[in-house]
Amino acid sequence: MAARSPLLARLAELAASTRVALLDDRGTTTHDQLIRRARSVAGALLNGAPSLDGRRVALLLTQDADWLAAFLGVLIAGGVVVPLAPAYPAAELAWFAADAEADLVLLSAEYDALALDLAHGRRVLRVDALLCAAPAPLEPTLRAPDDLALLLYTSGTTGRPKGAMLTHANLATHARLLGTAWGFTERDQLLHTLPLHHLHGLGISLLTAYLAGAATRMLPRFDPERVTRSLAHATVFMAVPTIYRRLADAADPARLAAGARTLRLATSGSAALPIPLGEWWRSLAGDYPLERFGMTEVGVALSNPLEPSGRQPGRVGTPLPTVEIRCADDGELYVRGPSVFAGYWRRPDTTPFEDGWFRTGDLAETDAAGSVRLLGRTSVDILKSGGYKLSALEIEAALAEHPALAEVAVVGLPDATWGDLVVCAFIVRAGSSAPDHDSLRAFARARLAAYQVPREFVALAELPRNPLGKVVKPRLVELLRART
Ligand code: MCA
Ligand code: AMP
Repeated sequence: MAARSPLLARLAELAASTRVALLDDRGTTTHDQLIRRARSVAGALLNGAPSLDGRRVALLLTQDADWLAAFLGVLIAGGVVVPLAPAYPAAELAWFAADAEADLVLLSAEYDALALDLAHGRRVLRVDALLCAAPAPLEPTLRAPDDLALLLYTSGTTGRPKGAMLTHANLATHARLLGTAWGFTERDQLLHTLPLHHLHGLGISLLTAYLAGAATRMLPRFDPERVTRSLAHATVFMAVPTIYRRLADAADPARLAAGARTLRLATSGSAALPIPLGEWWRSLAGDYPLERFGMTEVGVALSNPLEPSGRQPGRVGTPLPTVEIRCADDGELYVRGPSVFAGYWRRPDTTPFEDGWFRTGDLAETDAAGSVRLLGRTSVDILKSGGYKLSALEIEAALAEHPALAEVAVVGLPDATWGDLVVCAFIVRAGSSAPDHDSLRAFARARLAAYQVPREFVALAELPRNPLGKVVKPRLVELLRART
């Protein structure tokens, strides 16, 4: 018998459950209701056809139960999900849809204004109109474990973002590994506040809880007050360090502590957790956050233990079962195993596989017990701001179009809130006057996601260069830091 998607096989088990799967601002949705809605989305997308046969379907949806119903609906119909985010300007959203060759787009009412920008030969459908359609069967056609399920766009050191191809088996294996390692049961409630167009929010958080049969309370976006209020009902919280920083700055410590102490698990990832911030959480919640290392292309590969006393501040832990790692001579971390992705969409030449090992671009060292400490990245052009991976080169390319700028160089300056604070140094074109900060931000905002826009713009007479004329970014970072 042909192998069957482990993800859809798990849906078949959950379809009978009347336990709560999702809580959002509109109420509660049980597993059976959610899967029924997903089958309706699938029925509407299929429109009588047996399968979408790997067609890409872009989602631009409010973060609530219908997001997950749409996601599962596309998979049931045999499609591949391409999650988009409203943080991007319309032209960028259209670029993602074009690159993914998505000919269907699902939109929620909140983003109606973007329908025309996304149309261009694509069918744009309102998701609420599909939720009551005649439901498709749970597996209208057999999906195989290696069939693509998801394209997640991620920035790299070359040009535009690339779509990381994740299969049904990748997602199911990863969720099962994490569910087991982090002790998920049906009795858990995950407090979810992360964006769903990245693996942390979608695969590491939502799918782990959902496929374990647990409930997820979804907030539409991060809000310190709502997190403080919702923690008391949750058992698990997952966040990036910037979110812990925001909570430390904004939340009422006594109320936050009351909720945080009821959690059985709080995790941190996507960027390095500063030890003082982890210790602040320990003083408030009782345990140091469980820090782990992940990547869009490999999922969570390394994790500190669930048992709090085994967690080591400043280290990201040991490989999860089935994950293998090695450190190359120069310290670069390589990963392999069944959660590792299938390559970059339409760019096989750019996928950094070496003999089946994925090169992460992270530098790492291992202690005698095998626990890993991250030491930085191999490229200065990859930045992490608030947990988002940013390409300095991509931001430079967008700003280079500005008529008054002769040269631009983008770097990350160490910052307590964002990790890397994105700063753009520029040289004004001869004969032009220096544009002001606000106009530069507006120019960048029209071309980049809100979180890619540099926080600061600094006019310089010249950029530090090596004898070959290449900008020396570590030197530029020193220069910019010396200014403040
Ligand atoms: C928002 N802004 C940012 C960022 N987020 N600027 C730089 N970096 C950011 N990350 C901008 C907004 O556009 C706004 O700009 C201003 O900051 C204030 O916005 P605010 O509403 O206060 O911020 P926020 O919306 O609360 O966002 C902060 C956040 C968010 C919640 C930390 O950045 C976030 O959700 N980050 C998570 C990213 C993530 O999930 N990464 C996972 C990648 P303006 O004032 O101009 O309007 S996957 C991964 O890394 C792997 C798999 C792994 O290991 O997890
Ligand atoms: P992304 O491409 O957005 O999935 O980001 C993956 C990158 O996030 C990794 O290559 C690391 O550089 C970084 N990262 C993830 N978790 C951690 C962590 N716990 N500490 C430091 N960096 C991390």
